[in-house]
Parts: sequence; structure tokens; C-alpha cells
Amino acid sequence: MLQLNAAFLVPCENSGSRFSIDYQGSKQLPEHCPAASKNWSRIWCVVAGLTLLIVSVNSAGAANKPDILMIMVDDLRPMLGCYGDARIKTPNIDRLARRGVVFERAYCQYAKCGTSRLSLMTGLRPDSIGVFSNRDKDVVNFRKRRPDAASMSRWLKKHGYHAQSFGKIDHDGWHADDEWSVPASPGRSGEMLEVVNSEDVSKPTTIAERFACPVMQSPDVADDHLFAGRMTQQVIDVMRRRDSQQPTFLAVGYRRPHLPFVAPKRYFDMYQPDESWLAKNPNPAEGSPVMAWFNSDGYVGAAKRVNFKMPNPPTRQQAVEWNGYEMRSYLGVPYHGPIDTALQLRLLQAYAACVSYVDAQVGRLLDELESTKKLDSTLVVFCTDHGWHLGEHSAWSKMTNFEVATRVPMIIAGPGFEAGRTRKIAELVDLYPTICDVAGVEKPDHLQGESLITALKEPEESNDSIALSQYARFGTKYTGRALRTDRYRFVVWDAKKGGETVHRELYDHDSDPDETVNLAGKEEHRELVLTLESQLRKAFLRNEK
Ligand SMILES: [Ca+2]
Repeated sequence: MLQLNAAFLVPCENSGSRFSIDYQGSKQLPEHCPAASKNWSRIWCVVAGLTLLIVSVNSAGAANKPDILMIMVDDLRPMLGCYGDARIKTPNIDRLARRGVVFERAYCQYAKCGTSRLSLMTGLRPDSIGVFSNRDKDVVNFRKRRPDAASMSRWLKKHGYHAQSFGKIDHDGWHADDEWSVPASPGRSGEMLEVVNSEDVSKPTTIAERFACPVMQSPDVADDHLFAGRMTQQVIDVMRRRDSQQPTFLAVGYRRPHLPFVAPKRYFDMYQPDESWLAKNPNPAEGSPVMAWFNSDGYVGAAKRVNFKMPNPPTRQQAVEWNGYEMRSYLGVPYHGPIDTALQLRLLQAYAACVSYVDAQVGRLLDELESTKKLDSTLVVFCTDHGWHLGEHSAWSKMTNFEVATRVPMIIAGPGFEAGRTRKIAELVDLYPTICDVAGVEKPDHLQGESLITALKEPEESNDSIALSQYARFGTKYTGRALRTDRYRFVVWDAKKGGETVHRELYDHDSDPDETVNLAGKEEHRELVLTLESQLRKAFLRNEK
């Protein structure tokens, strides 16, 4: 039985259907100078000539550089055909995977949108960025504090690229227009909460209030009725208009499958999940601390707004009952307590539908590149910002250090390397230096990731690389820092005050890929824990600045 609070079953606030995009990026010099006045004509020609010269000089260093298309999907776990899981149909992402190198073990640095995206775009790790909230002012302060840390877009722009972004690349509200060649096109404010009018789905979409937003909607509408479809068409329009003399970096950020799960009905109709889809490890890992898997700690205030008092801190049992609050804050999911099997299956169906909807949009972008014969020469980077719990460890959503929250799809296809797959452990923070290397752009000094160019050229090669992730819990009272090696996931939880290590976690992926038993406290693993902790501390220390 769903616990819907009638008080919140109110119509979504109508913010209109405005949607506009700034196309200042198209540099179109006149084919001939206007002849209204000879003098003005001469002046105009001189100005135009100088502009042309400047563009030419700007582009000189950009000769032979590939166009770059970066596709970033929000909250996408690697539950994809090309990752060996055919339950969700993603023929287009799979098609890209067949052309490029699939990183089977890629990890985010922070399993939450904002910090993960800042890390990816700046090439810095979260400890160096120091932004762990969703507060806009923290990002402004970070940019002031680290003016040297040019973002990928700013750097590529400096090196001759036309850099343009669509949708969610930085966390919503964190865009800085001067990072791009033209102002970013993020859509309406709050676009994440785009919903259709349930009385008449043909009406323009609106932006919902968080607690008045249904967790899922399956309107019978065309792809372009929703933002992702409209945005895709705009990207294609820009692709068609772009100046072929100047290399282009297009960053396209899809806001689904992030909640709410809204996608056209036909994508919902593709799925009827059965119980085999349910999480294999629905309970918290044996011997794990609450802070490892309780991902509702940032929602205490939000719960209060709707007159629910979330225990803070919760007992182990309370933490299970309140877990996954990001999802519970939408209409249609109980605020706390069990999520019954029927609802879990509908949520799985909705998540799958959103992924397939986004996949179809990715297909449109690939089709466009293919039909203009630019697919072979374009560097296409496909990734997300972090994984997602679909009931694992009693959690829904992200915001943990577990494999399901930190492992991400990463596919890189482009000129100069063959298709393949690699088991090399990679990180999202590696993308910036990798893109520089493939594009033939020098790398800025501040980067903390490692270029994956060797893995792209020799994907069979494996090595002893590691991945680092982290998450702050209960505000920033505790931080969990995670090390992923070839075999293990090892996590330490340190208190901010006093620096005391309060918990350790160790999972053996050879015997326990679902991370169901924390081995850290077992006497037989004492030496291993010491070794991994030493490795983890050294690796994280290297990145503190
Ligand atoms: Ca996200």
C-alpha cells in the first residue's frame, strides 16, 4: 500500500513552456560586404578581414584536431548490453561500444552529481576541490580559490576549440557561462523536475515542486515532447551549422535516468521486470557501519519540510527504514518503511524506460555523425557521473562508496585507436588528460588523473591501476575514502574532528562481488587491511592540496 500524502497531490506549478537556446556560437561572416555605403563597406570589409585573420590564427593550433562529442548521462549504472547485462535495451550505446574502447572497470570519484561533475570537468579530485554540498556559493568560492584549475571546456576553448554545452554537464545551477564559447544551454531552471500535465499530456511540460513531483510518469508523447528529445534536436542543429574550420567540443548532458523517472510510454512498454530484476543483496552488508550505506543523511531538513522527523543519527534498523530518501521524497514512494515488491518492479521498469529513452537520443546523435560521415573522425566520449543503487544494501539512489554507486559506464571511441575492451581500472578524473592526449592538446599542470591513451591503444593490456572514491556523511562529520584494487574494495571512515578512524570496510570481489560481508574486522585479514590502508592513505595524500 503506497503512503501518499494527499496534501501534496496538488497540480504542479506551471512555469510555462519557455525554451530557448542561444546560438551565438555560429560565426557567419558575410559572403560579400554590404554595399549601402562605400565607406562603411570598406570599414566592414577591414573588420571582417581582421576577424577572419584572428579566427585563422586562433584555429592555426587547432588544425587536424578531432571534433569531440562528450555525452554525459545522469545517474546511469552500467546495466547495459555492452556491460553484459541485456535486461535494459540500449542498442545505440551498445553500437557506440562496438566502435570504441569499453572500460569495464571505471569509477567515479564522488557518488553525487555536483562534486563528481566538478571533478571530471576540472581534472581534480574531490579533496582538492573541497565542495561536498550542492550549495552554489561553495562552487563560486572554489573557482575563486583555484583560478589555475582551468576546466576542460575552458582549456579546449583556449586551444582553439569551439566549446558548447547542452543540458546537465555541471550540476544544475553551477554553470559558468565563461567556461564555454557561448553561454551554456541548460534549459529551464529546475529542468530535472520536468513533468507532463497529467490531465492532458499534449500540453507543454512544466517544472514540478520537489515534493509534488510524481516519482514516475509514462505519457504517450513523442520523444521531443520532453526535454531530452528537444535538446537532442538542438545539438543536431548546432552540428549542422558549425564552422568546419574550427574543431568543436560539444558536451551533451542528459538528465535522465535521474529521478523523476519520466519517459514516453513506449519505453515503459518495453519492460515487464520480474523478480529476477530485484537486488540480490537487499540488506546492508554484514558487519558494515550504518554510514556506509545510509544515504538519506542529507535529507533530514527535507523530511522536516513535509512534517516527517527523520532520526538523526538513526539506529541500524531506522537507517534501513529511512534509506533511499532521495527517491522517497517523490510522490508514489513511501516516505519510510518497506518498498513492496510490486512497487520495486515498477521503479525498475521506470529506470529501464528512462535509460532506453536516453539511448534513443544517443542514437540520433550517432546517426547525425554517421550521415555526415563524421563519426570516424570524431572523438566520442560516453560516461555518467556515478552509479545507482536499485535496492542494493537497502539503498536506492547514489551517495555511497559501494561498487554499485561508484562504478560507471565509460566508452571512448574515436580516431587513432581500434575497438576493444579493457579491464584496466579507470576513473572519471582520467577523462580530461585522455581527451587532451587524443586531441593533441597539451595538458595543464593541475590535472590529477592519468591519461588512458595507452589503454585506448592497447586495451588488452592490464595493469595494477587503482580507483579512489570518497563520500562525506552526516554533513562533513565523517568522510569515507575508498580504494578499489583489482580484487578488493577497502574503505576507511574518518571523523573530521580529531581525525579518528571510526570504521573500516573490506570486500573481496573474488568471493563476494555483491559486497555482502565486511571482512575488515576479521583477524585473518589484519595484514591485508594494514597494507591496503597504507596504500589508500598514500594515494589520497598525494591529491590533497
Ligand atoms: Ca547524477
